[in-house]
Amino acid sequence: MTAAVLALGANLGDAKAALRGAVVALAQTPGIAVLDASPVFETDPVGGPDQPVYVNAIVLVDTSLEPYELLARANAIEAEWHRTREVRWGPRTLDIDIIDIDGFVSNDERLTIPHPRAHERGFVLLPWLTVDPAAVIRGKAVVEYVREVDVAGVRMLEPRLDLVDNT
Ligand code: A4P
Ligand code: MG
Repeated sequence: MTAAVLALGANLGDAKAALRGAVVALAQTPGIAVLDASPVFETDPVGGPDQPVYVNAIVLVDTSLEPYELLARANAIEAEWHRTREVRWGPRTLDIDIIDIDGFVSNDERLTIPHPRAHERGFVLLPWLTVDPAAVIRGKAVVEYVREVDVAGVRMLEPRLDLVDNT
């Protein structure tokens, strides 16, 4: 099994339901075990056109799938939520990005690992820290990146919304 970090995002339709549904779909996938999921964060949009506020979360998984199989499964779950792609960084019903995969590096544009922008994005970094305070990306602690990034637009939902039952 290989550890991987996935980022969920949505800002169209019932975005919270999409995040919940994504975690259920991942957990039901043969070859994927969901280890933990962050609380849901409400985040101001970064880039793209004028668009609604996002919800974002991080999911930690163990997987026996190969990296491209994991990407294909993520894309299939997005498609179940009627994800369409019209504008770069535009609004979406569900986005599942692969942030990092243990022991795997790729510069392929179909699958770039580590994710090329994750370390610059508060909406990835802050949720990630809640499930792994010792997280590292590109050889540097996520807490260090958080100091350099604007996280003003990243807020944990109140009341806190958990995607997995950790009790
Ligand atoms: N692709 C390459 N590497 C990966 C990877 N590591 N994980 C390819 C997933 N996909 C990867 O993806 C475009 C192409 O990237 C795919 O063909 C895939 O094979 P996409 O899902 O169609 O588009 P995207 O997610 O919009 O692309 P991108 O460039 O990864 O977007 P970003 O950088 O993730 O930004 N603001 C807030 N607050 N919250 C958000 O979640 N998201 C974005 C998207 C912009 N602003 C946001 C948010
Ligand atoms: Mg994506």
